[in-house]
Amino acid sequence: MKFLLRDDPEMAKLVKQEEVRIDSTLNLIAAENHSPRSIMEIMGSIFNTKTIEGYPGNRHHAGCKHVDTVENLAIERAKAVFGAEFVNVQPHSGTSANLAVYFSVLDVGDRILSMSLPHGGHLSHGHRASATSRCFNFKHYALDPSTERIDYEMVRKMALRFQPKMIVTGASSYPRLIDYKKMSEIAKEISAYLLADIAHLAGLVAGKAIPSPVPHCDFVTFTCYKTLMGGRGGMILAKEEFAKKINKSVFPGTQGTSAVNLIAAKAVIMKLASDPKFIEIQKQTLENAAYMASCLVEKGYRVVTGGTDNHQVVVDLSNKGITGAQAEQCLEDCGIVLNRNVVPADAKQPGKTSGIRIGTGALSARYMGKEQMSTIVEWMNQLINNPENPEIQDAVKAGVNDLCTRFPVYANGHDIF
Ligand code: DSN
Repeated sequence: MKFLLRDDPEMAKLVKQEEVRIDSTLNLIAAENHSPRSIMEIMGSIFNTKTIEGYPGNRHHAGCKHVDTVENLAIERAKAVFGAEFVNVQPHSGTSANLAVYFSVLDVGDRILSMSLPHGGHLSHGHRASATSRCFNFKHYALDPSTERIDYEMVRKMALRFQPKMIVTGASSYPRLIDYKKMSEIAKEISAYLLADIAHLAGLVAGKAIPSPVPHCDFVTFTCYKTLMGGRGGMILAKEEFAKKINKSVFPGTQGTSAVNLIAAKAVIMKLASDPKFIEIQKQTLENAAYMASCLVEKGYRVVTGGTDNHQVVVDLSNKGITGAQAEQCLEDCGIVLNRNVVPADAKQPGKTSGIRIGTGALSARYMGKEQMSTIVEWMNQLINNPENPEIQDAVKAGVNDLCTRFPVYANGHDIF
């Protein structure tokens, strides 16, 4: 960072402070992960400077010899990792990827059926605060109130009544596997397109830790920095028949020039996805989440759906006399970083919430296992039950510090791979 130190010491200091924060705290945010150093290197590389429009072999600017190779590498590697017929690696984000899919085969005002945000869906699945809801006519399915899981028969009935042109499956906060085959049967019954948004799950799918939606869906979208451990940005996988429509919809339909440094990072993480360490981290992520859920249940917590099949555990704190926001704050004060989260049919506002969401991707990228999960749950339990006890806070802070030192992320030249 010597040039940054020269040009903007204030920013260089913030980079250093963030490095220290990352290494000295436990990251349980389900939408984050730690990336290998090579990802940071490629994102900060010379590819940052190139402007591209169009696709490899058909660009609007000269000088694309090397970036064409970069983009083709990202595409070919992603096809191999996910077994996809077609890949577009240009989306700036998951939301951009979803927008591009919607506009590829739908017209403004067309109907889309997706999961409601308070039940685990995503803003870009047609929430009223998202521009997607102003372009398309969304209807949302909720979870079965007794199981807190998707009720496929109810989704089918809604689909038959609403006759959407597209069904979106996938969530930001849903701790169970989705039956993509069932979703595809529903979509086929009404001749609707099926999009799976696997932003949270992409690493687990790439590492073959959970089943893939690719064989069952017309489109699959995701971001690259959650369980996938890559850089920023999104990707679209699709059946070959949609190749032209998707490419046109990404550029020039919904984006201008894309970010070559991010495309290059996508290529790097697609290479690393077949590394045994990556596969081990994904397996450990699943095991750690399941174990954390069982430890929480043992301590009397109500875990949404009673457990998890993926990297997320959603905990309802209604019986603990503390809101999700208060829990988030008291845990962060002691170095345990996670986010407040609504639980299905939450009576509290999204700013407060009744719950918290835990993700085990980043802990697993530090090679932590069951022993550490049980210790972390013990600390969380102590803090949630005693949010203002200075002795407990000091003891947890010391424990977190010790654990972080023993399981470094980047400290002292350490790397994940
Ligand atoms: N969708 C948001 C989340 O899951 O936290 C951000 O990626």
